[in-house]
Amino acid sequence: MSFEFLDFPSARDDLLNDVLAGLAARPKSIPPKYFYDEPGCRLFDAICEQPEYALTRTERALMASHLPGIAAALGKIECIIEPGAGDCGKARALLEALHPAQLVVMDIAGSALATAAEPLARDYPGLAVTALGMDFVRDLEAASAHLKPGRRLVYYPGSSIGNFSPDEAIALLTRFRHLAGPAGQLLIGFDLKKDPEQLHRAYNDAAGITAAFNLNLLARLNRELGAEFDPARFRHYAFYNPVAGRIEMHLVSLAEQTVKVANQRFHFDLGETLHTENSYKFHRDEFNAIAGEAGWSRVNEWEQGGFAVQLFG
Ligand code: AVJ
Repeated sequence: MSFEFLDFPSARDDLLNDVLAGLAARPKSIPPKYFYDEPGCRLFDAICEQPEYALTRTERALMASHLPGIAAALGKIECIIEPGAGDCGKARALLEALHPAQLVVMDIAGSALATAAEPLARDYPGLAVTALGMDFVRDLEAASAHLKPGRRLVYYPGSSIGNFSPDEAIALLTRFRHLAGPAGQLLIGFDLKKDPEQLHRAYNDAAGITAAFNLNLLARLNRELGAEFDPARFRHYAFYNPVAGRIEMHLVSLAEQTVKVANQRFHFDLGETLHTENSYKFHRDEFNAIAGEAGWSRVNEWEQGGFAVQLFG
């Protein structure tokens, strides 16, 4: 069995600087990658089980029903690279069909990633598993030192690309193309534009799990930065912005208040928001154009239940 885990400390170092910069900006914002501390990862898994949040289930069903066709379109792959692999559940489904020699998974939640990735090396003899605990937006290129020779596939499922603005998405997909190298491919899953009411429900589940996920960010800042947020004085607020084509998540201040973070004071007006996430939704051709700007050409696409998977070469 072949398993290696490398931890890049970058994500931890950036938290304080990113939070101070985000709170000083107007509108106030914090990057969504900071949702994923240990309780945040658990809450995200719970979101995926909510009846209103169909995204994860739909993609899993799409991949299961189209796997033979997807595998045929991909051809022989030596190395699968998955940025933001989380619990590695999606990679597992691909391994069954593609039998690559290497799987490289990256995630900002490094220790959870290592725990999830190691069993893959045991379950697939002959597969080399490399787990990189990193903020891949920052450190992606460092992965190339760990890649074995052969044809590469970058797998980016789960509509994670929706967290990036179109310009950021083009920049990231360009870097994926360089990492994939000659004859490299990109298999990417994203949520399609649909009835705003349906999107609204997906980010405002009745059980309040998405609200807890959003508010957990404040608990994290209190714990890790000694910040003094009172979570009871903020409310989860998520809505679909049809002009920008994205779900926006915010934490709205329920009072005029001043919050201390690392010996700095930040003022919130009543009703002022801290913007915590964008989740872009795309038309199929809209996404194709973004990938095209990044130098990718569409090879094939699959669609099911308001979700799309596209293959680029
Ligand atoms: C992991 C970024 C795809 O945007 O739907 C779920 C995160 N945020 N509910 C998404 C999320 C609120 C999710 N992504």
